[in-house]
Amino acid sequence: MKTLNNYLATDEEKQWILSQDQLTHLSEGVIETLFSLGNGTLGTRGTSGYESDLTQPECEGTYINGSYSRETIEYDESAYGFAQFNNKMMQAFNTKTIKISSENEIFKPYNLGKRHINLHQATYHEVIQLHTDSGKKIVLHITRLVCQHQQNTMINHYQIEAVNFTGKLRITSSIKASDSTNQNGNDPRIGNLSILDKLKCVESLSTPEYSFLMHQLSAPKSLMIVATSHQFEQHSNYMNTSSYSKNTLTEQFEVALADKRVTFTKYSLYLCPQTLTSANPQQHAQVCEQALITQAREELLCVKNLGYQENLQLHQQLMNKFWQDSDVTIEGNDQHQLAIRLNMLHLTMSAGKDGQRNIAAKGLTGPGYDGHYFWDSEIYIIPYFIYTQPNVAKSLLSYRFNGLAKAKSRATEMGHQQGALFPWRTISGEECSSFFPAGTAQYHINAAIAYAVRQYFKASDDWQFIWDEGAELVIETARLWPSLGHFNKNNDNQFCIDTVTGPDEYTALVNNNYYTNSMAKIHLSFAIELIDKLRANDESRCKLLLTKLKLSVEELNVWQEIVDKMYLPHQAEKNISPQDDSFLDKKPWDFHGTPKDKYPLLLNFHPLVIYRHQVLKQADVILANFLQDDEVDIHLKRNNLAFYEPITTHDSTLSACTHSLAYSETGNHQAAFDYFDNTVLTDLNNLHNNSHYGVHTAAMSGSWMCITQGFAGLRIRDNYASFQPNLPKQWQGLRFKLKLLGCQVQLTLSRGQITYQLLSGKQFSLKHYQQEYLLTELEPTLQIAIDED
Ligand code: IFM
Repeated sequence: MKTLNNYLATDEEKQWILSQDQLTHLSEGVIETLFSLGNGTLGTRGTSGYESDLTQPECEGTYINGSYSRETIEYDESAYGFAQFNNKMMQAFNTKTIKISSENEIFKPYNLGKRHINLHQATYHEVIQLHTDSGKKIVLHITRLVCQHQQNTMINHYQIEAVNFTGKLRITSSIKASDSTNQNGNDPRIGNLSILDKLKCVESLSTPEYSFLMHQLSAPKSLMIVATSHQFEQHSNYMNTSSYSKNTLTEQFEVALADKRVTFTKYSLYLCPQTLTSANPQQHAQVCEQALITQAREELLCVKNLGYQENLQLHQQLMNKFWQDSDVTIEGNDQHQLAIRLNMLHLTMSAGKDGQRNIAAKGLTGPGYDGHYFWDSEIYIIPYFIYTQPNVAKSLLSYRFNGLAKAKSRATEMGHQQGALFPWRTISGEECSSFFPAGTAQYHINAAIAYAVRQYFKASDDWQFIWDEGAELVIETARLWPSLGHFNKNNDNQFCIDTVTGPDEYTALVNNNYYTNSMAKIHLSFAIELIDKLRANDESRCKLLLTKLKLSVEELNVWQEIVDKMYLPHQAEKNISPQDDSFLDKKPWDFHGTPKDKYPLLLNFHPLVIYRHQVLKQADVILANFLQDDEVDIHLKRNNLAFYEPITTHDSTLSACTHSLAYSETGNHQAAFDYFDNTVLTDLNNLHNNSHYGVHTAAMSGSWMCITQGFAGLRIRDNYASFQPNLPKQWQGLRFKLKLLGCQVQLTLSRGQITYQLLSGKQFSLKHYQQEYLLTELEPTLQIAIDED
């Protein structure tokens, strides 16, 4: 086994290592973001494990996904139905740092050495050279993992080598509150997770066996416990000098250097049970303090008893499996290779996997957007999981299912007699958007959820999920549309939806947003089709379900009428789709007169100024056209791209990937590649200048979509997949795997050739351009020459 002391990466290994040396163009805050680790439940920023003035983090943070603090939103001018409470992702205590001293002299860094993360292993590594004023020198190696095999646990492993002395070392180790989000008052995207004033310490303990801090959170009333335990390889003495003050528990250990070394591991366990989004709040009744302490101790000591190496192995086994199933290899551009792996890793490290938590727009890597979940999950992120880790896709959808009760009461509050209205941004399931024009007004979130169910079902054929949760989710969300819109006598009795905001947040509160209307139409026709399928699959069960949901034939007929009469704006002269009823009448934005430093516009112009102009923050009609798939004529798609692309600022990171997908679909491969480049490097190159407060998970997943659904042209059809591969001319090769229709297939593209290979499953039907093929266990491989122009 390689230890860090003798770690010399091979060329193959280097492709998996993201080191500080490669990131000299980035600030410390961005590096901390990129070096974050997580497992979907727990996440921590890649900040130093040694406490000193020189290693002060720019933004400290350890987060518990799904747990949150609930705070009243203060409005000076409120109105009926405004969101009343914000949710803030739980920022837990920092257990990563230690300090070392010898004979009362503190070691201070004189060379910060190197930090890196190993993408394959999902581990963080740091080497620091330290010395005392009197000249004693040590080298400290830190390895950190947020365990994939134990959702509540982080492990920090420390190796100390004495360079020029021997004797004893004193290790000071802490559990410490972190409260360090630098707020920029003007930027709504930077969250602030500091909740120290909401936490009251109810108990603390420090023993040689383990220690903890337990806090009570005022709202929602709940407990959070952070427990640690140390394991020394050499004999150590626990010093009876531990102290608790100002939300910091400090412990000291004295240990003799043996063969000039001290090695130890610190196990940290985080628990914060809350009501979460469960349909059955009884299940999550407040856990009593004693029970929580017992649970924390047991879980912590169980992990500790396995020891560091065993834990590392269990963690690596899961990471190996993840990469075996999901890796994308790119030949011809090392930066793209590294970036796509970084993106995929952060997605898997951030996504909740138990139906109780989702994936935040910033993952588990920073305070941005207060850790909220948006439609990003369904339109941009779930596609990646559907084809690589379908169970995760399912659990993200289950999270929404578990939020149905709250979504239904929100619909009632918003004046709808029936159905569910999902919140624009949330953790607990309640609406947390305090700016309704670009928040609650984005009703399209309902369609996004149904669209994700549709894609998941098509790719997985998972009937159990559909019966248990999916159908209800699709039906309850569909029910909202009839009362949101109306058959408009002044518009040929077509179905119109007024006063909503589409994905483009530089245009708000408009009538007949093309995207919203198209997605509502897809949603309702899928709901009708799904009910037909359920009926065909099991008539009596379907009847029971429809009875339970009180869904009548009359209601279904209304849905069909809406589908038939949905108004989709169209401008015949130019053959384009207006973004909404008023968009084309607005004044064009003066792009030539807008200097570069005025972007993003949202930080430099009042929303009303922006809303009055023809300017887009992000893809709107273009996204609709991509999701509409082959229901829209390619000429209309091309015309829309030509019209909207020049007036889109891409101030949202959700935009570039959508344009790449649209250009791939319409055959402009160079533009598709350029927009891909812009997407895949969003965080690695800090392209939006805000990665210091968290990665952009939608863009990360978007970069995977650009490759698979863009360059390879993957589309899922009923019972087969279709591909229209086009290897970017800048690359020599591309390989990726997909899970779909009960199989796993691998696509290998090289110049002039594609190989489809069935890796598991009985048989797989595919269409390569217009030609149909079948991969079987007996003939699992298909090679096809591709004409290159
Ligand atoms: O959901 C997005 C939105 O579409 C644009 N602003 C940022 C949000 C979170 O990523």
